[in-house]
Order: sequence, then C-alpha cells, then structure tokens
Amino acid sequence: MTTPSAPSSRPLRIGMVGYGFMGAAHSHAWRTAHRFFDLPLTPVLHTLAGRTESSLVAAAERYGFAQTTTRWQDLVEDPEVDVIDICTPGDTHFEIAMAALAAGKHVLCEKPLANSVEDSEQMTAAAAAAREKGVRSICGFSYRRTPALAYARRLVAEGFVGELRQVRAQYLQDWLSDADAPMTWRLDREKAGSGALGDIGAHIVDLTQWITGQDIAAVAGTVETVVPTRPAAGTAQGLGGTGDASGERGTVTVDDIALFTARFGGGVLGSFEATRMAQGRKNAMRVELNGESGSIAFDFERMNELEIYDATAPTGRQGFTRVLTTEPEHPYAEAWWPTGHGLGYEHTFTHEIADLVRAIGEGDDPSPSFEEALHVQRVLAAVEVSSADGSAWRDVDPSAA
Ligand code: 4PW
Repeated sequence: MTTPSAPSSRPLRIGMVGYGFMGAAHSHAWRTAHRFFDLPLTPVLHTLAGRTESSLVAAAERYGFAQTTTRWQDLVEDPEVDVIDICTPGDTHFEIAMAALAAGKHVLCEKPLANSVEDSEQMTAAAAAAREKGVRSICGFSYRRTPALAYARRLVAEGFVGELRQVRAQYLQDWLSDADAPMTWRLDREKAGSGALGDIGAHIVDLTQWITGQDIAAVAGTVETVVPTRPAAGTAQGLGGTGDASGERGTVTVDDIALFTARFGGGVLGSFEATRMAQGRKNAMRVELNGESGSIAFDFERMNELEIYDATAPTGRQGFTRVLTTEPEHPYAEAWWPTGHGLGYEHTFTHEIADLVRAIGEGDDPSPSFEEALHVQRVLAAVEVSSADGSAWRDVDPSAA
C-alpha cells in the first residue's frame, strides 16, 4: 500500500478578510489551485477574519480555515501569514491593503481596487514601494482568467481581427429589476463606491483594455438610479432578495444603470453598458470586437464558447464559428477535464490564484496590477463626472485625482 505524499512545495499561508460570496469563491480557489496546476508554493488556509464570531466560525469550518479572528489586524501582525486576501466591500480595501503592504504581506484585493481614485492612487504607490522589497499585489478582476476571454486576447494579439474598428461591451444582470428587492451594501455608495458602474462595469472596462491592449483615454456617459428607495430590510436571495413587509424604505445612493461611450488610446471607439435592471439577463457579460478582418464575440452565460468570424474566408463559407474553448491549446484548459467537459465561474478564481501563486513563487509581478486597477478606477470616475456634466466627453487623465 502506498500513502499519498504531502505536497512537496513550501506552504503559502493565507489570511483572508471576509467570508461572503467572494470569500467562498477565493477559499475554493486557494484549496483547489495546487491540485490542478503545478505550483511552486502550496496555499494553506491559515486564518479567516470577519466581524461576526458565530458566522465567522461556521464559514471557517466550511471553507477549511485553521483559525479565525474578529480583528483583521491580527492577520497583518501575524508573522506566519504570507498573503492577505481582501474579500470585503470596497470601503474597507484601502485600510486593509495599506496595512498589509506596510507589513510586507502579498495582497490580493477584490475589485474595484477602492471606492475613490485618491485611495486607489495611494494603494498603487504603496504597492509599487512594496514591490521593491519583493511584495506582490494583484486586483481581483477574475474574468480575465476565463479561458475563452484569455483566448480572445491571444487572437487579437496574433492579428486575427486585424485592425480594430469597434469595441462593444455589456454587463447585464437583473437582480434589481424588482423594485421591492431590499437594500444591500451594493446599493450604498459609502460601502460600494458606485452601483452597476463599479460593481460590474469595472469588469468590462478591465477586460476590454486587457484584450485590446489599449487603455481607455476618454469617456462620455450617463449613470442613472431607476429605483431610488427600496425596502430597508428583507430576505437575501443571491445578490438580491425580497423586501420585508415593515414598509420601512432605505435610499439607494448608487446607479442602477451606467451607459457610456469610450475612446481607446489607439483611437478605437467602444460602447459600454452596465445594468442590474436587464430582466432575464442573469450574468450576461458580453464583449464583442469588430476588426478589419474579423470579429470575436463572447457571452459569460455561455462561458465555454467563443464566437469568431473570419472575414478573409471565402464568401460562401463566412459566418460566425462557435469555438468550444476546452481544447488543450486554450488557456488554462489543459489542467482540467478532457475536451468538451466545460468549466464554470469558480474556475476563473482558481486560475487567478494559480497565476498569483506562481508569480509569488517565481518572483514575478502578477496582473492585473494595482496600476491597472487604478486606471479602471479613473475610467469609472470620469464616467461619473461626464454624467454629472450632461454626458460631455471627459479625458481619463492618468495623473488626475
Ligand atoms: O464582481 C461581480 C459582483 O460584484 C461579479 O462578477 C458578479 O456581479 C457577481 O456579483 C457581482
């Protein structure tokens, strides 16, 4: 009889703050990554931090953390912890990330990087200083690690679409369509920074910049709150839920819908739509690129597929081709199942963690860096300024706060 050997690589001890939706996704990824990818370090779920003792302990047991604390500062002060993983709402990112970087901990910070450009700038400067000492930091734009989207980026770089003509991006959800869905932290500007714009629009800003290799240089847009008050409390269900019968209403302080046009640095125009009011669209994050010699289209609701159109094919055979991105040559796919046995939402996080662990182990800088996340934040801020300014075009000034 043989006994399976323990992982041979050195441990990488994780201190995580927050145990909600993102805490679950990250924990799963930390536990899984080294089982499917060859990594130089083996993640160990060391300590979970959160505010409410009873649910914290239950979450730690469920996710597999060895211990808990109700003070996130304990993670930063613990010499055994190597990585601080920030899975809390945006209003806490700044304080935790700054303390973690100052203590020499690697940082994974959920998106958006922070709730303001000013905070994001300071975090980026701190990450740059820490990088000099070998400390790595990454912002959690996990959708980049969808095999189909990573493949789209590769196709663009290889010239499949030729010269880019137009970018089209939408992130459509429907969990706020019901005016009686209750208040949550995602509807509170103090906690979330903005609404659909920062929560889901941030993803398509990051993705389109990453896939095209061009930063957004200017925007013109409108943000709107369609339902200004909602039940103050209720029963949570997924991201939304049902308001209670008390009649007490809370004020929504963020946008429900954000629409904007963007001019990329290379001159290409893009249109962007982020909404949580698109009845029937559950997580339709769509990106389409139209170039001189072809097009590429993606919809997260069919995340294992990429549609490609080759305008150089003989006319009679032209048409969008549905590529199943589960072949070994597709990014990340080889580590998983035989061809055609698709992946899910959670795999994007596992890929993110695998890339981060490799970067830490090999002394590389992971992407998206805080610099990249700061630019996303500047784009979001410029959209809000444009909206307040009658949808006028606004430059995304890389040096403006
Ligand atoms: O980051 C986004 C979230 O805040 C997610 O990808 C989807 O929309 C799921 O929850 C929200």
